[in-house]
Amino acid sequence: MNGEIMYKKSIFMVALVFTALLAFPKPPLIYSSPQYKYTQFNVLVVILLDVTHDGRYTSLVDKNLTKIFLELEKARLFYWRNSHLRFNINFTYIVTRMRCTFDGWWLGPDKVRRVINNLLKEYGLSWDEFDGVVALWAAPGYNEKEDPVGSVYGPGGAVYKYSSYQLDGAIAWLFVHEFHHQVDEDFRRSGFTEYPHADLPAQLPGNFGEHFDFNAYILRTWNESLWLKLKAPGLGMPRVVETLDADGDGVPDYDPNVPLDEIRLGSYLNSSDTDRDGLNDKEEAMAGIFFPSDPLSPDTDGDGVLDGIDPYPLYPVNPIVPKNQYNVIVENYINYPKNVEINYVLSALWNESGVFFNLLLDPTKVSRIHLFLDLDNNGWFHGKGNYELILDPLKDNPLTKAHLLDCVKAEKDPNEPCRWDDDPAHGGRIIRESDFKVYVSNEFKEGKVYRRIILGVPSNSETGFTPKMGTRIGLRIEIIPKGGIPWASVFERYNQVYLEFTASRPLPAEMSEAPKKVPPPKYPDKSIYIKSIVSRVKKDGTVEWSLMATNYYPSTVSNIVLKYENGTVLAEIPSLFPGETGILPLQLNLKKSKTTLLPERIIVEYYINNVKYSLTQKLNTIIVDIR
Ligand SMILES: [Ca+2]
Ligand SMILES: [Ca+2]
Ligand SMILES: [Ca+2]
Ligand SMILES: [Ca+2]
Repeated sequence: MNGEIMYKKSIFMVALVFTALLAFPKPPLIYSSPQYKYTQFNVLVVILLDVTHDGRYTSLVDKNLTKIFLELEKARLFYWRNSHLRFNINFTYIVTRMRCTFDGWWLGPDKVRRVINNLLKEYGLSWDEFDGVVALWAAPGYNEKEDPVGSVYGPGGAVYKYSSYQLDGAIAWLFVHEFHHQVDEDFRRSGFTEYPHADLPAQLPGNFGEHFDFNAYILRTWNESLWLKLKAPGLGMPRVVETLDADGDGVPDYDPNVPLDEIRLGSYLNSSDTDRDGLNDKEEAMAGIFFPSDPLSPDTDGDGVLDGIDPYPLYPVNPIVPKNQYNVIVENYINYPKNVEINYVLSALWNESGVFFNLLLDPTKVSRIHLFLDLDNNGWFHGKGNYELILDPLKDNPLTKAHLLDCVKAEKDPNEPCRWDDDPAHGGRIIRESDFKVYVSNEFKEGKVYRRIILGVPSNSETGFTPKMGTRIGLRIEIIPKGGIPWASVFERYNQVYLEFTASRPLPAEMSEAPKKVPPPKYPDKSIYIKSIVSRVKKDGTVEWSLMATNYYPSTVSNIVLKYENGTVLAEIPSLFPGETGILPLQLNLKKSKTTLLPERIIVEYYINNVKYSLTQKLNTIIVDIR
């Protein structure tokens, strides 16, 4: 597939030069810097700090608001990555103390429009010129801590061009999900009625998992070129932005306006496949639904299979299940959170009676394991072969729950939901815990007691699981560790890995020398990226405004100075390590003015090897109002 893309690209380059030669006597500079096009939607985010909901007053005044900005940043990165880097969401923020009073679960657009109408006018903005509005309201359960990537909780709602939800839900998820309804409607109004509905997974064929994975699947499988035909509601026509992509690999060179470019990916501006592993830089950026692969490492997961031919470049997984003998599928690997260590080995074998999972683990670290299996190889939301098996390793019979998600009715009728077979509304169970063979034993390993659990999942003609050569099954594993962390996901959360049943074990990979990483690129003149956020609005009228400066240069950058365009120095940072983010807290007093527009451009100066560099960066538009 990669070869095909390379081929197409080289044809494009040749064609471009050819036409240009015909049209211009002197070749213009366009050869070295092809234009890259993406669609941009301008979305207004209204953060309502003082809310009376069902008679109960809640205020986020004096609370740390940083999380809200970071979660929304995750959401726009999700859209950008999974739309093949074609759909950019540009946020304008209003952070306001204007009182909003409403009842019931739904905060509708008319109410919010009334609350902020005069404020918008004051700043020359119009609600209708935005391509979408999102209203986020203070709720009693607001938690200042950032959510783990892939968190899903809380209610929300959407109508055309507008969605709203309370700030005690998973902000990134609620944005991704609710905004997807707006995108769907915008495609419909742009003439593309076939865009899939993000609430009806059973109606869309495909091997995708739940939540984020389903949303990513829609974005990824949608024809990439149609993103440029998506009409922006505020304009009535596509809002296409051009940027530079020197090597034509589909990753913009340097563009702080979008959530990810070559500089932040860490790839070369003049090579479409930086580490020459067969996965081009855009495919590296899109390797996961949340995370990229390493564009500098030909074997990101270190499993001996080059990224370009590795079906799962992010996961050191061996997706082969041999007949009557175990093969190790995955061991010790946790995709997220990154700093969690759980010692385990998962092996599997198959025969005509079923598939057997053999799990060895340290039971002091694990309280529960959730195995999700797509046994009929058609995705989590299709057929009946969608099992959730819950294991509690210390129990005599660790299999504490076995049920399946039945989507047969939902596939035929959009008004029918998928139902668990143990839901009383389902009309009877299809599988029971007693159907499964479970063996447990204790084993000593490195002076510790380990638990071995063998779980036999029987063949079942009703659920479509009849093991034979070539059968493929989907697997997803979530571990609930002991102490503190809510969950650890073996693969990217909600993403399924597909295992194949074979005659025998795969041959051990030839141990050749590990492929070398290529050196990181050095673009000293484009090293620092700045984000502007409101971190706190205080009762006494002061506003804590923060500038987050991140160093994307592969060595330390020093004497970083941030200035207004008129030259006034705002803040200084002595140095930033590679990848480090420095947060510069600044204070503004709104006691008199009551409202302000935060700076939309900032100059950043810094030194690398005693050479001075200077960049001007555009920041998000942020209006703060304390009336
Ligand atoms: Ca590029
Ligand atoms: Ca590149
Ligand atoms: Ca590559
Ligand atoms: Ca690999």
